[in-house]
Amino acid sequence: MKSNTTLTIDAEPYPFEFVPATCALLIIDMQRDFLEPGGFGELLGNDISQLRRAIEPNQKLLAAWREKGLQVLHTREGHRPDLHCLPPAKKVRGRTQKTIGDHGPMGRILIRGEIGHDIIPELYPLPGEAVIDKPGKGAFYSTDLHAIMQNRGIKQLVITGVTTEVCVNTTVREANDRGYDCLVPEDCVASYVPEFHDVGLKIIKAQGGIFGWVSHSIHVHAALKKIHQRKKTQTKPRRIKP
Ligand code: TIU
Repeated sequence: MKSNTTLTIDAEPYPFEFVPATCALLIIDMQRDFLEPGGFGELLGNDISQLRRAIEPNQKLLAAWREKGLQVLHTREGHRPDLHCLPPAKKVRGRTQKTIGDHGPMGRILIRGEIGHDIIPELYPLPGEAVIDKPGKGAFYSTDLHAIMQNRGIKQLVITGVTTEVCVNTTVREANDRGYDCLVPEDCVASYVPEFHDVGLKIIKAQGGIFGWVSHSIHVHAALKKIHQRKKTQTKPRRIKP
């Protein structure tokens, strides 16, 4: 099948009609500050192993998605070095010793350009994959994501990343209000708090899919397998028979 054919992904509350050519994989905030030892997430007392279990399923899904030549978008939560896009309330609310903008083991916490702010090496973006820097929890607020989606003909999103109930949930809600269908593979999202992960997924699919669909990456892989292999770029000039 061609990538502009409609495929069906097994999902809840009912199957997701998937048009690969106009569906982007949107990977939310798989950043070192949230996932790596010594990052901001761990500094706040969170158990990062709860998030790290989503790395491998994301790697597999990203590899399959890229192999089919489909569109990939990444986001990073963070702020300008001058902190002008950081609401004062966001800086102080946690009442932690270290907050956004302070110096941590991976540079200034959640500041654009710092090591901790960047995406983990396992899921590092390729050239041509847009990286959206966002100051808030949602990927649409104060970013050019909507313009990118409109210009590139993206009508659906498969949303993965962290955390399920915070940035993933906020982005699904924002996308839903803008008229986009979103599918969330449950093994490719994660939360520091397992209970919030479970409830975060239930909220998305409740009331007949009030915000979107929930599935598992095995079902996304099954649909991707039905798409014809992307034509390999010719690297050597073809020999013309005499
Ligand atoms: N990306 C994202 O979810 N940012 C957060 O701050 N998440 C928390 O769960 N704190």
